[in-house]
Amino acid sequence: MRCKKCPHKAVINLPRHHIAFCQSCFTEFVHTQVARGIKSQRMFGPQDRILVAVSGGKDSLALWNILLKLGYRADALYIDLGIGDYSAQSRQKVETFADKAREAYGANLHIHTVDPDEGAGIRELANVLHRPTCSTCGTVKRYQFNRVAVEQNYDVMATGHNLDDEAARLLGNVLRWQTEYLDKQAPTLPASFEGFAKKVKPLYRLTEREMAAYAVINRIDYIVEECPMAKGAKMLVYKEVLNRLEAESPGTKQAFYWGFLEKQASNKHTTETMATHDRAVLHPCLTCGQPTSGEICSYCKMMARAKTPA
Ligand code: Q46
Ligand code: ZN
Repeated sequence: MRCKKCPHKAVINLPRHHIAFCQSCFTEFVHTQVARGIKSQRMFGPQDRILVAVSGGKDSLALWNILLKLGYRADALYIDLGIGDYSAQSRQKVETFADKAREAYGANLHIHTVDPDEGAGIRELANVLHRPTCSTCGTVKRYQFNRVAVEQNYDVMATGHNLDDEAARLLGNVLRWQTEYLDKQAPTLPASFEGFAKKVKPLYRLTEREMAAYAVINRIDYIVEECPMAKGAKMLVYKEVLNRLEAESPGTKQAFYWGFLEKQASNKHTTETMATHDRAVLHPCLTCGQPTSGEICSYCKMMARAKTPA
């Protein structure tokens, strides 16, 4: 099999595009898809400072790599969740990548460690709170990413969610008709209130398989294991279902998610209402100053509960 763009041997075929590429043409294809997403969804410009949320996995490290290669001013934030070997290994992958990024591009890595104030690690903290680990983790990650982005004056926060992640999330939201979540599922979420960072997902046009191939071809050393807490998560089931549909009919994931985005764009009213709504009800948390709809934000409430003796 030959590359569609040059005489070299193809290393990957993309059934959804009826195309096959060699290593360097595939890398170029990925960069073009990201650049197209950034432009069409008005994510950021060359002068903006971007904070990439990195976990040590393929998507987030590849995203940081792509943004730097495309010439953007991108730093990263890693949150050490204190989950045994998984956190130790993922932190090491992130630090190794960050050393190279600093040397080649002058990029910086910020690290937040879930510290003794938050419990010994995310699992211990969740136990104290009698809450599921992943929802505790979600609150901590959202809070810390936003805090660092705002305190360090970043213009936008980028995460490595890919097409598979977004299509699976959409399927979950549609199956339960969670319209309040549907409204907020977009590759670009504007900073709706002062104190909230703008959030973007530049990999929404690329699949999980494509991102894994990109990481391998570009020698990005990432942690292959998923977080041990992800086992049994609904998202994995949705991804499996979508993969079966995709195998039967290539392009299904793309048609599902991109079709949703087109419908959403033609119904601009939704996002405008959402932004106005957020602005109307949010104000600074009395404890930490981050935006919240109540008097105290959910992170501060959680931390206060963790410190209260049972
Ligand atoms: S990191 Fe955190 Fe995920 Fe691990 S504890 Fe759950 S939410 S599974 S993306
Ligand atoms: Zn707070």
